[in-house]
Amino acid sequence: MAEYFPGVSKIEFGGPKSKNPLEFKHYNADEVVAGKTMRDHLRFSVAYWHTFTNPLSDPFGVGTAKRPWDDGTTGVAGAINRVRGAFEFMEKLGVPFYAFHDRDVAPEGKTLKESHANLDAIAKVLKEEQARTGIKLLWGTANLFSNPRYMHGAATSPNFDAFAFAGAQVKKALEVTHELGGAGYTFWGGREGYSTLYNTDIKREIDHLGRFLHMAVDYKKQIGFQGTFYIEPKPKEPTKHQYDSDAAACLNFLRSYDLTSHFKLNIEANHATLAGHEMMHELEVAVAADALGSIDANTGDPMLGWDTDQFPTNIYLTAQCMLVILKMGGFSTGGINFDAKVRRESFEPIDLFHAHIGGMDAFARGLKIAHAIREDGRLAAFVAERYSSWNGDLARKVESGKATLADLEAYIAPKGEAAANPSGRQEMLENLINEFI
Ligand code: XUL
Ligand code: CO
Repeated sequence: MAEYFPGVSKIEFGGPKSKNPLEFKHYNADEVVAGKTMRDHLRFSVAYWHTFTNPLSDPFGVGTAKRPWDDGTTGVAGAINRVRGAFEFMEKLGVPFYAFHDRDVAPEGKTLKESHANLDAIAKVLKEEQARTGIKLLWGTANLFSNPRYMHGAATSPNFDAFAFAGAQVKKALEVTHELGGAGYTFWGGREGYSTLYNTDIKREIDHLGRFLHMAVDYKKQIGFQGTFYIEPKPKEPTKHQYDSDAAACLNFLRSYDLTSHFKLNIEANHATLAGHEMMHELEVAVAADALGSIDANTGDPMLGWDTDQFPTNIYLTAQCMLVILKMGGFSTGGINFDAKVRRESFEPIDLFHAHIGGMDAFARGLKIAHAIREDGRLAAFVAERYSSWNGDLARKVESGKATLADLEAYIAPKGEAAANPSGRQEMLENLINEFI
């Protein structure tokens, strides 16, 4: 078999003092932190679409990416070469998972039938490579946004045939994900939103999305797929307004359509930013609803303001993510999927290694920092103390739904005024976090 990255051997842990760009400085897969190996805490995944399929084009220019398997072979044969290259890359990097859309791994055919056959042919090779390397599928998904048939949306399209095509595509993608032992399946509503309200019936579109997801749940049961279903929030791009705009909107949608027990959220860092939230906010909102499933790890550029999908290198971001994930008790089926791409100028194969090594190191540091903050205990103690007035009898009655407004009046009236408020100590807490960074 051809070797596509001949100059690169397995990426090893070199330690914080290493100056080798092809060594991990912080990610040490077997190192145990808080009772678990880093590998099991972080459950890293490579995004097939960005790392292996994306040509690195932008609206102003063609793709620049040089990919070693790309010798001009097209169709299924070209896609098979890419699978081999992808698994060589992931094996050398040492990641346990990957994620894909149907159309990233296999080319779309002229008909649905042909597309299904192409996907089947590639799934066979994916299965073979998974068995050879032990690398697993974190989640699969269907691309319901690139083909022009989905210009008005897929599950929310006014064109019923587009809706039907999307259903058939999801059915197949679910079968393939199941066949490959996927730990999950993600629904990101690519064009499920609108560009103008003048031509849009919001109520009907959202109802259709609810029906669509119920049909997916039914089919999941029918084929016995045990993986987790995720919804991935994003507020805009490509549409002006996406229905799954943020974690709160997704949770509200899931509750309205009686889908909460069937879905968790896959929270993406740069989507949070685009929604005007911090990633930590989105994660906390999801955890509060017992709905945090997985993470798409990336970052945006505040100077640019669109979905730049850059690799995460900011230690505050990764430490905040890991604080929430450790608090939740860790991932079950989810993981940290690098939904990130190298810059158009970083077109060489070796850049793919640098990018992933950097992201993995940033999260490894985030994990260690978050664990140290939790061990130290001052942050959690401060929060517990801040709410300590809720430990009294009446407050407990309120929390358990057993108190009335009259009870509140009877309690507070004799006091005449509420107890004085303590300081929120934001600056002190920010300094505390900096002790660990
Ligand atoms: C788009 C995005 C997608 C989903 C999968 O912004 O994040 O790649 O993660 O469809
Ligand atoms: Co994503």
